[in-house]
Amino acid sequence: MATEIEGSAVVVAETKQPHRLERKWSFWCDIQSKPKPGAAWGSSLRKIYTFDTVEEFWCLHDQTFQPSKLSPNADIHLFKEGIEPKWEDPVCTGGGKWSITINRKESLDLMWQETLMALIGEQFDEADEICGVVASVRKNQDKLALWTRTAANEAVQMSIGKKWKEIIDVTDKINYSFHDDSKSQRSVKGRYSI
Ligand code: MGP
Repeated sequence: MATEIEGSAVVVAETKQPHRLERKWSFWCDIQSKPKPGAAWGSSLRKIYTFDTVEEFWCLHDQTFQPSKLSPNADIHLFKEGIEPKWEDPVCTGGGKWSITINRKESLDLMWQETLMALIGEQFDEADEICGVVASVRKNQDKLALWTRTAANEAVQMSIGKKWKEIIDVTDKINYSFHDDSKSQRSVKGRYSI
């Protein structure tokens, strides 16, 4: 902050410092989450941008990263920097996800935004347990999933699930599935629900 004296008036000029986040986050996008025949899952998954200030977040969010701006079958992700949004990532591999299906695009955008703000604002007590969030834009029902790292720790997952429901203002039951189950079965039953 710089202070100048002009005559008798004191002029305070703010030096604008960006508001730094607790950690770095990356946006990812997969514009074709259902691969074309012969292509491997994830072949169109790309890291788009890594940021660590509030200002960058809002600029990116407003300009680009809203699920309703994407075409069906696209996935958009916000993950901690250094973690890839894949079951195979060493941090995600023993984890799982809380998921919710959403019928209205406006609700998807709003819940996505509330979740992003909670993540970058470190609102979860178990912040170290969180990997990131994925919005899946689909023709019929969109989905939002919060990925966490230690699926076997039921108490931690229940606490995260409860908090997430408050954040996105959901009262219906949500389910938690293990990535290990998703790897081996197409139709996965939730292991926990809240
Ligand atoms: P999904 O997108 O997690 O399931 O996985 P969903 O949301 O029930 O289905 P969708 O049809 O609406 O997308 C769908 C399929 O994508 C899985 O059965 C896998 O074949 C593949 N897949 C998804 N993920 C997140 C991964 C991953 O992390 N690694 C690998 N190898 N395949 C994945």
